[in-house]
Amino acid sequence: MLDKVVIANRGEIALRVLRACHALGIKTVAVHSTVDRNLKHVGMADESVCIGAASAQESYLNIPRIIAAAEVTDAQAIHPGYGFLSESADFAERVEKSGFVFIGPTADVIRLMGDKVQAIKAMQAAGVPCVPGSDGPLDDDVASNAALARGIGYPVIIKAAGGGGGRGMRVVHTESALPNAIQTTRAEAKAAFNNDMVYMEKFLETPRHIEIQVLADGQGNAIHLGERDCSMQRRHQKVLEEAPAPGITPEQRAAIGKVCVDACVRIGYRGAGTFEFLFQDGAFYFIEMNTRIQVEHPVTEMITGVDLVREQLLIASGHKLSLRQEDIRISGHAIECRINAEDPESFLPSPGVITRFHAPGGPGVRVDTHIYDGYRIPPNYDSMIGKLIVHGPNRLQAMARMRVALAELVIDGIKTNVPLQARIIADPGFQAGGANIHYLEKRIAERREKVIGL
Ligand code: MV4
Repeated sequence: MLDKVVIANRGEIALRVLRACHALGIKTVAVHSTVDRNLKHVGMADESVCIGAASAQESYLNIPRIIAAAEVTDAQAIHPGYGFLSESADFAERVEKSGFVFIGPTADVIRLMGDKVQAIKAMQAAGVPCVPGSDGPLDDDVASNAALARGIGYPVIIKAAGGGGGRGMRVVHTESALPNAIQTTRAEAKAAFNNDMVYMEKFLETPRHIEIQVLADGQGNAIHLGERDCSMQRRHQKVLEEAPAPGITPEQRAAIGKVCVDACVRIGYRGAGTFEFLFQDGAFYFIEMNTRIQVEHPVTEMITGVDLVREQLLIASGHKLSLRQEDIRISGHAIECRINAEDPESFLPSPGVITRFHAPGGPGVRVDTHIYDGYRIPPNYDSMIGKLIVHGPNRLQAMARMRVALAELVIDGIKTNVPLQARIIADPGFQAGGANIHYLEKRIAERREKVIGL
């Protein structure tokens, strides 16, 4: 077993990782910026190291400082959490070259999945269903690109190979708009990712975002833990996630799950990972793989009883997966509401001091947050300050528990998106289940017209 782990992150996920480490008897080192001395997990860690100024560039993205913190504390491994350096192949490589364990996949696999063109090629070779598309990078030949798009059928979408998560994409509806769209996406990709490679896919107009959670030990063993529906999003930021996805049958789950498991073995995947799919008209289309623990991992934990961060730590310790696929049983339904320090109407960040915090409770209620009475949310980082997760015997009871939990939650001193979350839970279109990725933005736009347009 690992003896001491550096937690290279902040906020609720740093606390989540610390708890999993301590439950396994692993010592923890918190690394933090100058404005983060009062983070809850910093006070709970066995040791802490200030690694730089408030700006993430100088602290949570500062590779030499993080590795130096592991050296001075004599730690063995580094957990990157999500965001920041979690999907940086260069970071993983430098961690391993410095003699530490990177808690995640190998740098080669992170790099492969970071290049979306290569990732899709690898998945196609492994038998994962993908969106009809260019099956490789686009050149600048107007005639051959037009022929390609005509074959796929409009609308098509041009995506940056170095993008992902909604960055660097452009939808094209007509042949006349195609050359310009390719050039513009290429120029933006060059500026944003220093990689001007772009590719083409059929644009799916009303998909749901459904993703499959996997665990693999890098020793030939892999399992899936079912799917999550992450379709409730605004501007590529997920707002609410649930598991299982409404309407997905056990047969569909087993089939797409097996495809993902086989792909994990094929590419030599190690650790926790997520296959992102668009789901439309009963079919799954792979778009990207995430090589980190994700924000929404708790809904999977609630329906499977598996502690995913514990599994990450066991895998990084060199253990073989102890869970077999037949050990994974999906029980009931879970919903997660992301709690953001932001104005629920304008979505502008709302940092400041939390003057009063009361967490909800009761059966099936889980609160993953680092906030406490008197905590000051700094303005320098993401506005997500926690997650409220509920589990129930079925979706209806999970929604009821979430309604009560949101009403019980008190966060004073700042604005939060709790009113937005309460409206989603009360919304008939959400309650029906199976809404697509455009649903929430449509509801928000309608409300804006009603409230502000009056
Ligand atoms: C798509 C798509 C439709 N068709 N690809 C956005 C985030 C990135 N992961 C991929 N994205 C999309 N790719 C094809 N071929 C629509 C989106 C998309 C989206 C996907 C998932 C969740 C929310 C979304 C919001 C807008 C667009």
